[in-house]
Amino acid sequence: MFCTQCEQTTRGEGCFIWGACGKSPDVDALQDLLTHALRGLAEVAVTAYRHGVRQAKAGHFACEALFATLTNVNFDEDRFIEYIRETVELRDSLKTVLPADLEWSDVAIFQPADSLEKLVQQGKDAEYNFISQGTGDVDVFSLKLTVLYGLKGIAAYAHHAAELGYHDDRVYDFFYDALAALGRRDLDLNDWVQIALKLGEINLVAMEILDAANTETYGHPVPTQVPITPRPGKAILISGHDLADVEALLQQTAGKGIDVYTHGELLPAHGYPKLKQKYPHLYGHYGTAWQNQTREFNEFPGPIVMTTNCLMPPKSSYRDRVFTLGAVGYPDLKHLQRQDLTPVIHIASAMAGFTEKAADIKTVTTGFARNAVLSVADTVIEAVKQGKIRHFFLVGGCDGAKTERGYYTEFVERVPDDCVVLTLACGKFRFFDKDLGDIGGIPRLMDVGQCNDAYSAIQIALALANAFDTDVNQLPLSMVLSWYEQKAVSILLTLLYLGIQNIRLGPTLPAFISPKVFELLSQTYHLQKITTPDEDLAACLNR
Ligand code: SF4
Ligand code: SF3
Repeated sequence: MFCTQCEQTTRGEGCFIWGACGKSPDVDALQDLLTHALRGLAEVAVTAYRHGVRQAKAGHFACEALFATLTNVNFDEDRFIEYIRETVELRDSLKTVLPADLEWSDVAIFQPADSLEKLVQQGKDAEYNFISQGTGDVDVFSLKLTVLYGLKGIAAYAHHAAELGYHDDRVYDFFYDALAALGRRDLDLNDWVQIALKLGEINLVAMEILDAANTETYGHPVPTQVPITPRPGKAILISGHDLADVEALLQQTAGKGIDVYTHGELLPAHGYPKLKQKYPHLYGHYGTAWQNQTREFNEFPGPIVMTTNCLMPPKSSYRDRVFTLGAVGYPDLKHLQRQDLTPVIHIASAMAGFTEKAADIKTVTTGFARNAVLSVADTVIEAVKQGKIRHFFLVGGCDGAKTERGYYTEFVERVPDDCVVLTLACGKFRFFDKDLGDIGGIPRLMDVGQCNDAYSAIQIALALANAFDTDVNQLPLSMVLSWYEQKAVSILLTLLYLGIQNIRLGPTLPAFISPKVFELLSQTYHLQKITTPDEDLAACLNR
């Protein structure tokens, strides 16, 4: 196997024998075969849209299928076989509306074998061919991997938006163009740099559509206090990113005396008025980031619903009460459709739930998305002008298991009192319950939301730049980001597309970025690896 797509890749080089995430070589081969099949669908879809034929259904399916290959989403061989067969069926049905005499490359005429063993071999061959295409130029291969992994990020966001009925041809057209381009041998380093930056531009569109989908469906997030201390009662835990799944669970548990707790990246769900206000049994948040789930799921006294990444291989002590939805899968875990969550409700009703009443209820606050922050923009701008707020830090991104990630906790702890920290995504769980106080009514720690709410953070930065009649790079704002999986790759490319300089990235640099490509990025964008909290803080404040 060959997989380098996430930050925990073995020895920082690549997973070649077994995935550090728990992914088996067979699943890896099936994921590669699915990517191969999707490249074939993409080739036909590109030809189709040039003939004026577009199918949003195919675009939505392709995004869900590629999303399934993202780190910690799906480990289930059978589900990948289904995705591969459906991809080929969709590809061939699209061909029927095109002229019959068109010529297709290997990926567009590929037929899946009839047994698991042969499919795995097909996947290994597909992976070998893809890698051997890259042996000629390590830097081009590095950028091809960057584009492939960034496309997985776009796929995730476009899929969430599509689940709420929001689509955009610009996203699907680029998605297909870039997937189809992965097989081309005539593109040089500069071409791939341009494709990677275009990916950043289109990921911004995908996040914008998702922002519209979430805010038009559930209202703009408002600052909301969320209990992190459970209350007595039966309980269901829901994790991942998908708000449509949260809504479905809330609808189906309404009036049943069951509290719904969010986990991981679903904490920001509490900020959406049409979820929190409509369904008061969306009670609290339980646990922290994904890498702590084996302990937290084990201790949670109810069933657990996984809507997206990050799923870890479940322990036997709780695996019979974990359910998967959407693109998520794991062998022997029950996979449900959101329309019928009855098995989850049955388990919640049968279990005791939380039984102890805590003396103190601790809370955290979420919901500082663009609308909430910009509604107090005048106060913020005045505080900056008066020198009360010296600097803003965006400390966000993914969390993970490595001890080096303690950097982000220390960084936030050392941020001076006259500075504000904006945060987003699951990296915040390293400091989300700290009380940093406020500056003249502006909280010093503001949770903008999930990783896709990077869109909101960008809008806040652009609005501040506009108010100060400058550009984002001239603002007293520094970005200190942590990455783990492929959505972070697409967001980083968006920030580079926007020309944002001096981003600090950690805890380690991606294995798939070659030294020359990193040098190019550091020369052009001053992208840099994190050092120590003190050194980086001083550099940010003195620039
Ligand atoms: Fe390794 Fe990450 Fe790939 Fe899993 S997703 S196999 S940990 S590089
Ligand atoms: Fe987290 Fe997996 Fe990336 Fe959405 S849940 S940010 S790591």
